[in-house]
Amino acid sequence: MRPDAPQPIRLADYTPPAWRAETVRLVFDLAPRGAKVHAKIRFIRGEGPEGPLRLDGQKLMLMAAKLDGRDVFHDVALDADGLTLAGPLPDAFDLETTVEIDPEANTELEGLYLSNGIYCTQCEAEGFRKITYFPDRPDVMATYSVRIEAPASTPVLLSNGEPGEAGALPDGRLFAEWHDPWPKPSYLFALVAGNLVAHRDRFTTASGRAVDLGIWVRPGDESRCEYAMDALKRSMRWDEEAYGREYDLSVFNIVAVDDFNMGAMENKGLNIFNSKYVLASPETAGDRDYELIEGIIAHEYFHNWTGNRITCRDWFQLCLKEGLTVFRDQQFSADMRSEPVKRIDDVKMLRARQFREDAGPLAHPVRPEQFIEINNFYTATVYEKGAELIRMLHLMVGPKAYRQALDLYFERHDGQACTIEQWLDVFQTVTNRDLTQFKLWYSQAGTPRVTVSEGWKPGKYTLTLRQDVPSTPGAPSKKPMAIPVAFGLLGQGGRELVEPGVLELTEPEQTWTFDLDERPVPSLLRGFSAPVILDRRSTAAERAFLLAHDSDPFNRWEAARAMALEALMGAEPVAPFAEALRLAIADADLDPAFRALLLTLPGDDELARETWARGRQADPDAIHAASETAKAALAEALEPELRALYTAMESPGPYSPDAAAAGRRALRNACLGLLSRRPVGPSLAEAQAKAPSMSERLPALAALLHAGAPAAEPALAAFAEEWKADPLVMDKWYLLQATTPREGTLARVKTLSEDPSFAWKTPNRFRSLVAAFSTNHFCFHAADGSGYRFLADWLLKLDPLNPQTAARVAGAFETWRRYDDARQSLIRAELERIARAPALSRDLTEIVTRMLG
Ligand code: 0A1
Ligand code: ZN
Repeated sequence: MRPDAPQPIRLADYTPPAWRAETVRLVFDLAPRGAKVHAKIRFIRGEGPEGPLRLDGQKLMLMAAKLDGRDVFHDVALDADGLTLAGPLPDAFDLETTVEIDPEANTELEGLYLSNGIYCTQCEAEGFRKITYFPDRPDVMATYSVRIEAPASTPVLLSNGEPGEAGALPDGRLFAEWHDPWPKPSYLFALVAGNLVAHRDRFTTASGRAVDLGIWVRPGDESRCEYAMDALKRSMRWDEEAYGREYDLSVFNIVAVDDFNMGAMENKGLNIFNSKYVLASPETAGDRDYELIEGIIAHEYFHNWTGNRITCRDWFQLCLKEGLTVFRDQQFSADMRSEPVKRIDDVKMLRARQFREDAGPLAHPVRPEQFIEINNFYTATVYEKGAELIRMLHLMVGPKAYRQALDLYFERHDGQACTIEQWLDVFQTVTNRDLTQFKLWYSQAGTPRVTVSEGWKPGKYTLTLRQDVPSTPGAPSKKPMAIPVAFGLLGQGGRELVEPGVLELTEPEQTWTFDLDERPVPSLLRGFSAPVILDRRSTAAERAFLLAHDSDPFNRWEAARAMALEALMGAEPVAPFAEALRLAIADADLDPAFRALLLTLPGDDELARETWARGRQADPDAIHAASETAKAALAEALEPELRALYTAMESPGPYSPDAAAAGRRALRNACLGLLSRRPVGPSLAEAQAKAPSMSERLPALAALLHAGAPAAEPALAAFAEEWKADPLVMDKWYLLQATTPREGTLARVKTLSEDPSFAWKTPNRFRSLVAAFSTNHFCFHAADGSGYRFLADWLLKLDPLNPQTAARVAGAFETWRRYDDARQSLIRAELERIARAPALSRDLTEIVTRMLG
């Protein structure tokens, strides 16, 4: 470690604040450079140990400071992270500060910055301290009133809460006042100023209050907000119906900005979104974009109660708001679309991102116990595994008690900054269950492995489950967890031989006995009832049986996935899998979206994970070759069925983003993906590439590129010509090229990245080329290390400007120990090269150090 290495912050060291802020008055005088922020804050003594007033502040130029009107400018001690005002201090006082900041110079996109001429803020987690001096921690909750003054070129002035007076100043500048009556932590503060137009609508809450809704975008984009607005209204209604939660202000605004490190942000009454998750039209957005818009709009809206009204005591409790809110948005999307399809999609994501994280050097508990840079903990573990924990609670206590527990949570904790202990306690109160063992899910990292063994003698079937929780960095030994395993026992023809239920595995090993007349095939972990790896040695015949007969759609898909893995890894012949798929995809009773999932085969990254999990080093070239061979064989075997389905799934009418139509397109595109390996593929793709909707065009282009078809290049060129002025669509163009698994991709990506038109400082663009390339398993893992070098070079270039995004993208290296020794040493060399770079950010230093750990 370097001598100046930053020290970790620990959960165990939490102390309540010595000073609380009660009310905050902010006056902004906006300018690209030297913007003035005047803050008047009412402080009162908190419960924390007595001490001087310590305020966080970074990159601020202090111009004035007054305490109860008295000049204290020369009494404050400034350092790089804030200011200290030593006593004696009265029990309550007003502190006024004036600072200057430079939004234009803010490339980190944290605090107040300019995105394409729009002033906007991002304060979670610790960005507010880049706007003014403040106790920037979530357990300090205050009411805010805000005045924004800005030039007439940025006429729309927005902040949290309710709008107040607005108008023109004598010098022609404009002003607007906002007041937020709900106490909130500073991370939920937001301000926007820009030349924006609104797509407006209105919502009437269950109790009859009217809410003005506005989605604010750059002029020209207003026609692309319809879907997001519809998703917002459906989210508002759903939260009333499913959780009894009403919106609590008379306005709700959403702003779309192009430069954003994450997906979106739930600022009170003023959500700020990455434009990618707001703007959609059939020509510019694909079905997956629509789905993400719906889910993220819902997610941010649901935070109004789970995050805003009840917030986190400290950042270790991040999963309190994120796990719960992800679970809520998953429930919403399942209600809006197909529940099994949504569940399968979520589990695919969980395995691809969270299981990967949990099995590598960045593994951490859902509630981490220490961090160096909190921005590095907005992870799949906190979000997605966090949501799985809520899902398990929901399953274990049942929907009725779950709802009672949530009602109690809102009743007890509204207006508070809470902990996981308080969250679990409402469940204990309502159900009288002791959740001590369940709580280990929050503190023990690593994906438990559940190994199944069975016994049978006529009349008696025994099922034994054993659990092993792997060691993770800094946590060598683990206790047994409480694991709910939903199950069924299937007899001939798929009959349920016992009432399906849930086995609660709480011991290292447990056995259950069933009196049965026939030997069952067990269907275990139905609906993926716990985030574990289920290890059961099954035969190909059993998998085919489950795929055909299980009443649980998740496990039908799971059976197909297991067959696909064996076939793609060359462990089993392709033919039986092809036969099982042939039956399933022709089954018109099955939802097309579900059939599309059956046909979407595991990618190389998943195969590498599986290889490693089976105790072998992964060789990306061999994995790719074997899987391409199997996919080609599958395409050959199923060609007639795939062609028939491809035709049958053609859309009868104009584009509609609804789930049923999207499911048909997904199935059609899955057929095309396999058919692109057949001689007929390119001509089908070429025709489809001319379709009007992006949902059809993009997969067609991908198929052409993947097949290396002659039509690919002209189609790409035409696409760029048509969309060159539209950054969101051009992101797709970059991504397509970066993710094509062919020789020559890196050369192409390098050329694109060196072109002056490559706007790499915009996170979306960086992700669409550089990060996307790092997900191209075959090319990124080129044996000569060229892919690794390319990524490392770009991380070093991005880090000084935007450390948060650089650190996230660096996660591409987290799987390095899976691979052969030669690749491991190539990656290690790149990680060490990054670690040695002068002035590396805290964000990237932490990630690289942990990866090397
Ligand atoms: N709370 C947001 C995610 C978010 C987190 C951090 C950010 O900047 C550091 C931005 C957004 C959510 O869960 O959607
Ligand atoms: Zn969230």
